[in-house]
Amino acid sequence: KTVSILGVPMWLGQTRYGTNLAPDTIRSTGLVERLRGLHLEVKDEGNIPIDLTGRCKRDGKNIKNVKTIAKCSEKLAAKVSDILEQQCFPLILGGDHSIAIGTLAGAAKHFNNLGVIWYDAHADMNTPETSPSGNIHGMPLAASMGLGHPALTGIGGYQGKIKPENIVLIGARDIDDGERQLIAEKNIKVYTTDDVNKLGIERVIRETIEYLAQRCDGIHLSFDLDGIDPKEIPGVGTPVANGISYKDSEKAVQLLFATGRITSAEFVEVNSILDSDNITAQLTTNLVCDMFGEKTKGKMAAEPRRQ
Ligand code: DIR
Ligand code: MN
Ligand code: MN
Ligand code: MN
Repeated sequence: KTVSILGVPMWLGQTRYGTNLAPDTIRSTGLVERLRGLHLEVKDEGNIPIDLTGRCKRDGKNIKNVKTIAKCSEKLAAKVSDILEQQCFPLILGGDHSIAIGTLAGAAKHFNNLGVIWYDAHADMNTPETSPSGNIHGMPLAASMGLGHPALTGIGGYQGKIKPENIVLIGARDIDDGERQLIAEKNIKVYTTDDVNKLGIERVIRETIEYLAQRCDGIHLSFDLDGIDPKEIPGVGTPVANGISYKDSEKAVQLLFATGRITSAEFVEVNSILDSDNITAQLTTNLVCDMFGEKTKGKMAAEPRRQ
């Protein structure tokens, strides 16, 4: 199966310049070449063009840059849908996490029940009513469930892409009050870092797949790098202590992909301005290559450059 790489250089879903640079800093570490080294067919689809001249426009009530993000999301949704139509695997490189609105809008129409694994320190289930920041990167899961600003919930021309029972959060540890309420109300499955440390990552992944496989005919992996501990991942805009270790995260993507049930993936929130010597981009590339079995196929992964 061909892997189609698509960059989404978006940063307006939050306030720190630099996530827009990540698709190219990740590519610069040799992602395409390493994936081809695994005998995968790889097509680099380039980046979605985005008008990045706006800066933190409050063009709605407690929501920033909603017009720019809605426009990008429509383009992204169409492109992701095309990639799946061509029987290819969409590998999306963010960009901040607002891009998941477009990814999920494009992917969910190809499945009856698309499952979502949300690997993140955050729940990203705010609406303009509950958001402490007005930043759309804290809203994509709510929008995909049909909750929030109509310009976001209606992307792709339909509402309610993802059902709450088809979502699993892994690594969540900074959850806002409104999100907590929604999680309880919709009975959404959550594994915190403490759960991962207590149960072990293998068991968490096994349970996650068992839970989703009951209903889901496809599973999207939405990987926010801030799910990993900030000591290992310096290049993220909203670091939260007590994250999942890189080692466990690597195991998680390996185990998930090995099930054969993952139908699309995105890696988001790498901020190349906040990064140190491109290490977060390098680790993201390692993670993607691990997902596609680089280590398990007995090949050596390149070590990240350290001082
Ligand atoms: C916070 C932060 N929950 C918000 N969200 C982040 O602004 O909604 N998501 N950082 O990745
Ligand atoms: Mn996120
Ligand atoms: Mn996050
Ligand atoms: Mn918070």
